Amino acid sequence: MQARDLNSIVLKNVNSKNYTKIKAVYALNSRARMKRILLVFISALMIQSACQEADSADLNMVFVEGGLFVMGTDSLTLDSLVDHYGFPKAYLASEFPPHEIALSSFFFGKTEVTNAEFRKFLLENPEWQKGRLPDSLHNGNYLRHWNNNVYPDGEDDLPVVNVTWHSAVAYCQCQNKRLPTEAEWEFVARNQGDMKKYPWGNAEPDSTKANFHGGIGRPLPVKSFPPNELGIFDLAGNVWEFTLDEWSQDYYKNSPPADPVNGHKNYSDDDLLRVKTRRVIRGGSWGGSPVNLRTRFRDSHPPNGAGDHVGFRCVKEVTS
Ligand SMILES: [Ca+2]
Repeated sequence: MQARDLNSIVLKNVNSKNYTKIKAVYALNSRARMKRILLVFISALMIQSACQEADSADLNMVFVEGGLFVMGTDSLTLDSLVDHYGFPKAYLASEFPPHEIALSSFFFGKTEVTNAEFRKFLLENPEWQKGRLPDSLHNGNYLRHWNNNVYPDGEDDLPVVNVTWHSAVAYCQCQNKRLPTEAEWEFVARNQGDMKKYPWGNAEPDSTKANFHGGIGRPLPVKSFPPNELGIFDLAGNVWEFTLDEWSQDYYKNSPPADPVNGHKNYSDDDLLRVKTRRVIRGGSWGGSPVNLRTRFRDSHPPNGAGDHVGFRCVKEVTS
């Protein structure tokens, strides 16, 4: 981009507060230093502008009133689930013990983030484009089916997959949002904490309720199935969803009683890129078993593990 174009962007974004900063920059005697500082300032304005534009996508979010609920599963229920699904109890043991927590209100994404939405983010934040991530931040499958910044024809509304946890966090934070905490995800999947087994109720999954193992064998466009009672789509199946939380088998034994998250809610760039530990994923996928679709089921995934069965959605905090 030519310097003249950058100047026009500065003028377009100037408000009274920014004008003071620009005036201060011009007061510097060193021309070279002035140019360097101005470019940094311009870059910051450009990033801020791109992210604030993306913030208007809040029409795709549902307000969820917080409250108390009992997260997790008791031992007797775990025994019955073992009988029902035929998995060893160890497979479900991380859901124990049930524990009461309080959640603040928040906004929750109606859908998994789509290819079209993620492409817009990439164009505005080129450091996350395919081919630009350091090898340490992906497993070789980052945006595997994309041709540079272009996803396959006709896949605008498919959930973005083959993304990393780091890129998912960056996408959400760019819009002043964040990934859901594990607790928020379960609260929403259970229609604000009810006892239903799946987001739609207790009936076992079938081809009318969710995209899971035995279906068509790939992700489907978001909103292909009815939403839950809160108006939120594809919580069970289609693609697994990254949450903020670091995976811990025993986290429920020490979970704090209010707004729990195993880790941070927001990350600086440096802190984000240092995350190496597995993250909690929720909801099952197009390749997952019915047990994975349960509202309480927990699983984990490496943060750099771009895969064709894992995507994400965002949460926005309520500010006063
Ligand atoms: Ca899902």
